[in-house]
Amino acid sequence: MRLSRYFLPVLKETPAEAQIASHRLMLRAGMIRQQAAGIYSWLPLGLRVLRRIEQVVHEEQARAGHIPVLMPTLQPADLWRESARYDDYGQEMLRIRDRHERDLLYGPTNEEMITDIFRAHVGSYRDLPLTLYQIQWKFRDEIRPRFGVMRGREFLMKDGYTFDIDREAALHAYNRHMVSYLRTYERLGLTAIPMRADSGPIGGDDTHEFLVLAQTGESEVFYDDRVTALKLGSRDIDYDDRAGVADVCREFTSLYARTDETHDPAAFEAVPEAQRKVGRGIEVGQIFYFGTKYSEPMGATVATPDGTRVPVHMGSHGIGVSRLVGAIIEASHDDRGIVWPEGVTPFPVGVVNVKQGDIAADSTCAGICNALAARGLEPLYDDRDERAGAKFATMDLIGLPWRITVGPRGLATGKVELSCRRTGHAEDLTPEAAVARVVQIFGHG
Ligand code: 5CA
Repeated sequence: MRLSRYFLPVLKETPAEAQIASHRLMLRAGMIRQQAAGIYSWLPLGLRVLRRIEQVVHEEQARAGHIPVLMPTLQPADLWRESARYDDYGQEMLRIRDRHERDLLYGPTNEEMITDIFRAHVGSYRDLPLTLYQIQWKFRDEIRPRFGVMRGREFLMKDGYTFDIDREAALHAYNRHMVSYLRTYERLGLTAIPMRADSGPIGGDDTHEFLVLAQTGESEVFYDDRVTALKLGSRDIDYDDRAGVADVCREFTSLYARTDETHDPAAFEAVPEAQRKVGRGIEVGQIFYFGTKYSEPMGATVATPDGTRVPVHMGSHGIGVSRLVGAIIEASHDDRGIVWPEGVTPFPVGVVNVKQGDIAADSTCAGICNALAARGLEPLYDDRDERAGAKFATMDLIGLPWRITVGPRGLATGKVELSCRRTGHAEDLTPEAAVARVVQIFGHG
């Protein structure tokens, strides 16, 4: 992509309304524009990151055997009357009336609708287990939308719903989600710690939130520091192996880690003092097992092998997809701008031509861009007629993890410069070697 033809409305001034780094940087880097309190347009650079996150989420859900669907954002109120949540949900629910005076709502979550789909189409234990999920916009009329996409009113969520014959099978689905979420967050370059939580309006006894540690997080967290060192890494997970999946969950949930809602000071005292940490965290996901809370009132039953019908055991599992964009920036930025992890970066590499119009520099840049594109890596090529300093500042602000800088001085000895946004480390290489390095880093070819 040539920057001269792109739409990247970066701001020079720091917007006064933004209180935290991620909000400031998303506005300054031209990723989003606020349209109303807690409601945003996603501009091209922001949309690219959002799509990358969605892609990682989809890949990890597919790996765990979960099946994508897409439900509407608008839902009939009658479904919610069946579960009695239409009245219970309160002012956070945006209620709408159509021209026929029928009550609708903009979905804040989808337990009722998925239960309706299930009861219409599934009737036997033979069809279980089943996990359906979507990535869809939600609306919650938050009393205090703030921090940009972190606490929006309209926000993008991955919400998955599990259907199982009994509690034991449903708890395996819960564990499977925990592990698939841990993998997802790791691929996004984040350490997200599962913490025992409170279930709120979704309901149920078993629930964990996933928290990314950050001083600007909205939740107070209490944890054993050793939990921050746990990694799934490249280990193979067999999602059908109940005991194996449960072992991974045990490994990640045995050390003390709680939010303020469930904090138990006496149990925390048992953590060795040097490991005892109090901090703040951003909730980037939550998983719930709530049994038959929705299936019973809504009549979602399945036939068991002996022919009796039982309400299906359910759970719901959410990832805050749009919030993750902010959370990743909170975890990865410096005073010059964003530093994207390679797994979510909007472009893998920026190509900066420091002397636009110089024949050798122009043709070398074009050659590098073509070579990268041929390997499935689309660079962002700064071909604008700007000073080198301004180009570097833009690249630093938007945070592409790698930069190839091309100018007449280096080209005199046949070299370009490959530099790393995170470490600042720079190396002079031939254009071919620079391309090969980037290809190697991103694992394409
Ligand atoms: N139905 C369940 C899971 S499918 C559910 O709604 N869970 S939730 O309420 O915990 O939301 C899931 C995730 O969405 C949260 O962990 C959080 O990361 C994200 N989220 C919730 N509210 C907001 C908001 N106002 N702005 C941005 N993200 C949000």
